[in-house]
Amino acid sequence: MPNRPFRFLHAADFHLEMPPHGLAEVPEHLVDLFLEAPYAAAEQVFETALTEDTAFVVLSGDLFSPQHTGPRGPLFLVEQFARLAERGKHVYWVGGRVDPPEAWPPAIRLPENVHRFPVGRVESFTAQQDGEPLACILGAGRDGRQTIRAADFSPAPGGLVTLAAVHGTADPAALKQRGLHYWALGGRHDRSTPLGTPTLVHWPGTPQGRRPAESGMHGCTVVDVDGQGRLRTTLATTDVLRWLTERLVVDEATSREALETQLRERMHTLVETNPNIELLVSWTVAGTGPLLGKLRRGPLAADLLEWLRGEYGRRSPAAWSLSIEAEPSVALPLEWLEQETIRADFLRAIRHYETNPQEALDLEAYLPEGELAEALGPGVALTEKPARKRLLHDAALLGVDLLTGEEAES
Ligand SMILES: [Mn+2]
Repeated sequence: MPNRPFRFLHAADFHLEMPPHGLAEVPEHLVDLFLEAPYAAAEQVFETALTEDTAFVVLSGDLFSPQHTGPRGPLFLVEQFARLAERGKHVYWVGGRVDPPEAWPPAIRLPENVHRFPVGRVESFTAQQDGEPLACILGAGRDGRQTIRAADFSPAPGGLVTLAAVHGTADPAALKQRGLHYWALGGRHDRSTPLGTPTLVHWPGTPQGRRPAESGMHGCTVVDVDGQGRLRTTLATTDVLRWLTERLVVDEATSREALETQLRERMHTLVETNPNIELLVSWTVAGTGPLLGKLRRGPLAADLLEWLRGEYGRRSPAAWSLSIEAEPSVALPLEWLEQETIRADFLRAIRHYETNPQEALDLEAYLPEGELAEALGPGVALTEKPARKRLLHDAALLGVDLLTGEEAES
């Protein structure tokens, strides 16, 4: 059945209660931005619904935890919902982990354009435009379990475009079988589309990345539905600060100046491709050569970080470097074990302890009392296999850095 083409907006996981985190310290000039980021990004979601003139909005849970935001959370949402109401736009909001309908403070009235779904059972609404049905929207608030019960959802009769709003995880194949047009999911902070056609399964992710691991662009999704019920998703970015993880490669011949040039060039590219937004960059340096050892120990990493922050970190918008670290080496060249060098003697000794686990390491004799226990962590003994393996591996890397460095410099 041909239907009227339309467009809607899908967003989830605002988590208004949760500012970005995962930093040892937030630089002074970015503190306000950090605190405001969840609200600023969520406001951009509603702004997008208005500027893109979407017919309605589907919100797939975890918008806020009322006991953590205090009244600011619900008051903010009411204000945003009212902006949509003025333009005749409806909101379909399904509860997630932290925002079931009963968590909404009873003293604050939810505007009438907002439709909520019950917990644990499917309810259906029909979105309309000019008195004509556009889509059937099914939803069930999340109950105790995380897995979505796909079998509870069935397409509307007569071929009307059918969407399901749910918060949780599911096997995409199980969702596909149900024959709906679109699964508007929540509960993942990174954007993902495991199935595209004929059933679109989509998590829009959180509108604002919260920590270094939530890197890259974040936003909400504008979904266009054509006359044949085919869907197309478009990312609308809403984040106000963006985490990035960048990897550079050096070799034996790379000088400090050459590394600085690489950092500068990459930074210019980042600023160019992410305009008008604050950036938080974690740098990893991989490859081979003496620079890696110097990055692991000594002042080089701190020096470079200070230089990067001075050059790029205090502009507006800022590109703030969080850290610069050498990537841990994975394997050492086997021929190093066979050379007539101090490094080879050292590596052969390590290898001996690796292949003879019954031989005690007896490190206590070389260390102040209690230091070894502290280094290993609470309750871990060096007689345990993983602890011993990790320690020997770290010792090999440390030895290689120190001994190789000396040879190269002499
Ligand atoms: Mn979440």
